[in-house]
Amino acid sequence: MTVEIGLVGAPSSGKSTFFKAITLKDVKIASYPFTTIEPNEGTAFVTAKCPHVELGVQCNPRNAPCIDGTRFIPIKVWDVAGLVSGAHEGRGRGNAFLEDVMKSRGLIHILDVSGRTNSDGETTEGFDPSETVKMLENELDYWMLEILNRELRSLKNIRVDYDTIIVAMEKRFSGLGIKKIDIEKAISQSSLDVSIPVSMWQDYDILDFISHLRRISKPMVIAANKIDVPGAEENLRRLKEKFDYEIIPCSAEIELALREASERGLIKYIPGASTFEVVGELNEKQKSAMKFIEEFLDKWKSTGVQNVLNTLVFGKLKMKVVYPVEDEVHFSDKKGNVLPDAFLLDENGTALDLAYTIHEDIGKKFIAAIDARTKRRVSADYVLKNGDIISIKTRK
Ligand SMILES: Nc1nc2c(ncn2[C@@H]2O[C@H](COP(=O)(O)OP(=O)(O)OP(=O)(O)O)[C@@H](O)[C@H]2O)c(=O)[nH]1
Ligand SMILES: [Mg+2]
Repeated sequence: MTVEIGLVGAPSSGKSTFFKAITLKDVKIASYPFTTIEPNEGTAFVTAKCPHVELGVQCNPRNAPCIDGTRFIPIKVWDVAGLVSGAHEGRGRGNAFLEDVMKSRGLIHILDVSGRTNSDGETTEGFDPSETVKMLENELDYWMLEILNRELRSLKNIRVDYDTIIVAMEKRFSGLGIKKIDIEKAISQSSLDVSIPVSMWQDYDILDFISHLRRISKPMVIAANKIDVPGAEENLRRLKEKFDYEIIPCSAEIELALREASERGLIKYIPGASTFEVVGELNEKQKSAMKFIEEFLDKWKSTGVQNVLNTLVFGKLKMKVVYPVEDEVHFSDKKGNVLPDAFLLDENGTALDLAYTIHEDIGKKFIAAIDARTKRRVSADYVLKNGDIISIKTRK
């Protein structure tokens, strides 16, 4: 199953620009709030070093392209409408659109750090983006709170024990991919005492629990967007002092310009790189845009966009890339394609999990796995390492 991630943030923060840059899907971008109404979904990529370099072989990718030794592993991304303060009470576009995006494994908060738009997405000056961080956390919490409250209403008038509560919450939140262990962890970290009757639970404690549950179950990184705007750097510095999120400076607009120019054959640019090469004929306007971009890259070393995706998937979600092959001697599939596929697996993903990821049938017929680098047999419950190349053996 493809890993899903969601882009959230205030209106006009650059969610759709970020989305378009990473998926090259033609979505609407504009400087007024609530440009996006219906959710956009698309395919983006996280990057890893392709083992073909280290092994001295040529790869023939199928699901995950390889450019100059960088492997691009697909993920699914959601771009939704902007959230404003009071969205849970119906302000702006409300909050019902969070349904899709909150099923994601993790979130990217696209935050406008230019100080030129407020939390409502309106043009202003000298705005402190940390207000928007708090607004977003609040609105996400209130959205999750509504889900919990639906459950609590039915538990209020009956005597319930700890296990009943956990089971009820687990059922209620399972659609969001939230597990029992997340719920138990959030309870232990929060001020909510679930041993007292539900009717005595205080709103403050319930919200504290929800907030912990959100942070545990939906890891988030902040994309400090529009860092190309003068003055943004100062806001970034202050944000980093205030929050312990991973905050990554980026310019979705520059990334989009680079990817579009690359698509049109004007430049050679590998997402995440600190440079690009002009390979086509540029007009004067394009030349001056490229000069601006070059100066930006000199300073920031990359647009930050690829870094944001990789940080969420590898850093926060702790996923790893594994390469299934059929022939462990040639690192290939049956047809001789070398390192054909690259899959993302959870931190604890085992050889058997990989088999099921490839296909349910392969999982069911699993008999053994071989580490193609060492040619050693590994067990079904062997926890795979990032970059492992594994051959799964099945019974006929
Ligand atoms: N300078 C600069 N402008 C940007 C950047 N990213 C987006 N913008 C501009 O910000 C404005 C809003 O961009 P959108 O991508 O439509 O923002 P959004 O968050 O999707 O907005 P809604 O759909 O209304 O919620 C547009 O004018 C973009 O060109 C950036 O990195 N730098
Ligand atoms: Mg949008």
